[in-house]
Amino acid sequence: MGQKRLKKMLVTGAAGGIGRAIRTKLAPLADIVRLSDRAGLGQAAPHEEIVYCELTEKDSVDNMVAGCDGIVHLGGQSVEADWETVRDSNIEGMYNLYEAARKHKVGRIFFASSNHVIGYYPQSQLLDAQTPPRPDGLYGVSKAFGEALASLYHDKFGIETAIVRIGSCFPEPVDHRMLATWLADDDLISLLECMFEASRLGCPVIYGMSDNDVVWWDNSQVAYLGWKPKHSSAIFKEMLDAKIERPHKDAAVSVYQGGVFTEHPIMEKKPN
Ligand code: NAI
Ligand code: 15L
Repeated sequence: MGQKRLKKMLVTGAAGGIGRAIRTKLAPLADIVRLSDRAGLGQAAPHEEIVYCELTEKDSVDNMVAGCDGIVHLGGQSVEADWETVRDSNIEGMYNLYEAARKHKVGRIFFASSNHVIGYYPQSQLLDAQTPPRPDGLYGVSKAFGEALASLYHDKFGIETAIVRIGSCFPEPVDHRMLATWLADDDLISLLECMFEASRLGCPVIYGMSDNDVVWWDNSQVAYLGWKPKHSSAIFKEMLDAKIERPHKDAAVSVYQGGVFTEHPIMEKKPN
């Protein structure tokens, strides 16, 4: 990292899958990494702080953000769910986070948006940063809200956000669709480095994918960030072909970018 190293970087949702995968790789980005979640985060390393916070609690979010100069916002509902669950974590929670960022003058945020914002586009269509949302469920709608909120706080208050429509960030692709959507965690780390180091970020939409052979998304509009993913899902293709049958060409997982998310019903909240 160059001169732009952060003093204190907040990572929300740090107890989740991505948070756990990147935790040990975050040290070069900031003097102190403040990890937050409502779930267990274990012991803090010497360069870490741990702050438990429920994103729906405004005062708690305010305290979590105070003193930080950059945020990696991973926290929230990460798959399709009933409206109340999605709304609480991804709409209320997102609003609380951006209000706290405004009050505490945080300049730059990484927002973990999702490919499910554009999940109803066919896999045959190449999308770019200008492509309008076409969500495949309430979860995708909530991420589209998050993208709009980030845009508002950029235009009104100058807060810069990397709106990253993450494909599938897992140790390896687990189905054929992920040959297009896979994002290696090392490539996510290099994206964080680029966006926090850039002299100007703005509020761009970035597709969070590795250098895969199968390409549905065009990141040429963010070439100015200098992000060059180094990994490719291609090395997993043979293993996938041997392990699982290719889905039928008319199955949702073969037709839509969002795959099976297009098939989820609108879910009802389960009574307590
Ligand atoms: P995850 O579900 O494993 O982790 C999310 C974390 O957020 C959890 O630890 C959970 O406790 C926390 N959280 C949820 N609601 C909260 C609330 N109201 N208050 C405080 N904490 C709360 O998800 P994962 O896979 O780590 O993804 C991280 C982010 O990236 C999510 O926002 C997800 O939507 C997004 N994303 C992930 C993708 C992936 O392939 N893993 C793909 C696209 C987007
Ligand atoms: C997402 O948005 C989810 O958070 C993740 O669990 C995966 O389902 C991913 O999209 C995907 O589309 O593979």
